[in-house]
Amino acid sequence: MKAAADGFELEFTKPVNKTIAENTDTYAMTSFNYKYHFNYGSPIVDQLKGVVQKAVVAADGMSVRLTIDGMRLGFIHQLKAENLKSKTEEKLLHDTGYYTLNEVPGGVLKSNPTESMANAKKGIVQPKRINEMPLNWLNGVDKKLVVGTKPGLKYDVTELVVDANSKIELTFNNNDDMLHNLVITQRGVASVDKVGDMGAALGLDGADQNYVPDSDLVLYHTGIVEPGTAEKIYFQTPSEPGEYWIVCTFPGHAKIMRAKLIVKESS
Ligand SMILES: [Cu+2]
Repeated sequence: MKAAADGFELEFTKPVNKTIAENTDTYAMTSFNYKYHFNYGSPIVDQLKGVVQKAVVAADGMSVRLTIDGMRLGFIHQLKAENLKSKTEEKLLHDTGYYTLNEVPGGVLKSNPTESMANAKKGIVQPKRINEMPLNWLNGVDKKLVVGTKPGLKYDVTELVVDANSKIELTFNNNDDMLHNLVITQRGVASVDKVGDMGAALGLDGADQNYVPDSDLVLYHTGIVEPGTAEKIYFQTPSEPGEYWIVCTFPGHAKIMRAKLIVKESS
C-alpha cells in the first residue's frame, strides 16, 4: 500500500480479478486518529469515511490505483478490500491495510474533501452523530435496535430497554411522509423537555445542524431523515441506569414525538 497525492496504490503478489478490482465498492476507506499519541489501546477519535471514486487496474493486474476523497494528513487510513480476489479466485491473505499519512508524493494532498468534511469547514461538527461502527468495537455490537415512525408524529415504539454500557446499533426508519430525526437525551424528563425547547428555538435555521441543539443534554442523534429513508447510528449506552428519552427535535415535534429508553443495570 503506497500513498499517492489523491489516493493509494495497492500492489499484489498475484494478478487480481479485474472485474472485482475495478469496482469501487470493493474498497472501504476510513481514517481516524488515536486520542493519545503512541498509546496502544487508546480510544479512536475523529473517525471519518472516505469515498473511493475510481479504481484503475494495471495491465498486468499486479496493482490497483485508487482515487479517494476524504484523505487527511496526519491521520491513520484503514483500507479494507474483503471481497478482492486474485485471477485464480484466491482471497487476500490480509484484506485490511493501514497507512499513516504524514506526507504525500509531490507534497500537496490532492484528495477532495467529502461532504462531512465540507460541513466541518462550515463549522458544523456533530460528533454525537456516529454513522459508522467505531473501529475499536472489535466484538461488534451488543444489541441492534430498530425504530420506525408512524403518522401523527409518533415513533413506532414507546419504550426500548437496554443494558447499561452496551454497544448499540440503532436503525431509524422513517416510514412516515414527514421529516424526522431521533435524538437521545440525558436522563430524566426535564432533560428531554429542555432539548425540545432548545430545538424549537433553533427554528428553521436549524436545518444545517439537523435541528439538534448543541447541548450536553444531547447524548447521541441522527440527522434529519427524509421520508422513506433510514439512518444507522452507533452509541454506547450510559453507565447510569434510569429513564432516558428519544425525541424528534424537528420544529414542532418534540412535545409529542417521544419514546423512552430504559437503561438497566448491566446483567
Ligand atoms: Cu419528527
